[in-house]
Amino acid sequence: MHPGLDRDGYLILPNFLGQELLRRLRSRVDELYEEEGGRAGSEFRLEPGARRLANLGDKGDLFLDLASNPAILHYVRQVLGNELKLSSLNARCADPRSNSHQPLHVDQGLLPDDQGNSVCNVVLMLDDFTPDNGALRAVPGTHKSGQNPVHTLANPSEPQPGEILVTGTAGTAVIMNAHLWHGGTANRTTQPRRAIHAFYCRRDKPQQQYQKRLLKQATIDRLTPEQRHLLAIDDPLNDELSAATPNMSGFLR
Ligand SMILES: O=C(O)CCC(=O)C(=O)O
Repeated sequence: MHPGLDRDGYLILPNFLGQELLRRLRSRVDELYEEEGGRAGSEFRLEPGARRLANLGDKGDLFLDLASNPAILHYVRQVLGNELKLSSLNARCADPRSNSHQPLHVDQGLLPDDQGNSVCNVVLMLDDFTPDNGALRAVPGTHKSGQNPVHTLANPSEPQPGEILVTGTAGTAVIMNAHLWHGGTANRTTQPRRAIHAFYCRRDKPQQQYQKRLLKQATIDRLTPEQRHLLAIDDPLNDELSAATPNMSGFLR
């Protein structure tokens, strides 16, 4: 395991997306926000102060190529081991001059279990993350605390001792053990702060969004064998786990 990722629970990879990919991702994300308007993110969840896009796997092959990027999967494996799958693929925009501040949370309220870590989020910055525009905050090391801040802290919205802001320039990738206490912050600027969340889980957990049900058949037909495996398209265990709860939309649960 990468020592920083193991110790802190996150790893910052500057300049991960080249300029051309960054340009294409931004342009498609903006196009989707425009097309979807007020229903943007509705297949997942609506969040005051932050617009989302959901089910990106169905909205451009560039998103699926990103989620199956070998360099990303290399780091995700360090958190989850080899038995991993894509859980959801969404975007989140901390809206200009908005209170997009989230309570500290662990994704889906999950704690590590006797098999270890079960969730890993990769945050891909489409804009610079700065102290003013809604950067991610996190409390390094808390992925090992075995505690859920929503239950443990008197007020998980308040700053905590040891808390840091994860800042970086557009194109940076953040590999985050999603058991780490973290949350988005308020965007006090006049510009949006856009990011893609490629979220992965262990294969024995349900997907946050049941890919096989959400993707159009034409999209499924275009997947490579590796992508079919990553999205658990032919996986009876995933069908059993995910069919019951096809959209686990709360970031706190
Ligand atoms: O976009 C971000 O800054 C992080 C958001 C987050 O942690 C979440 O939605 O669970």
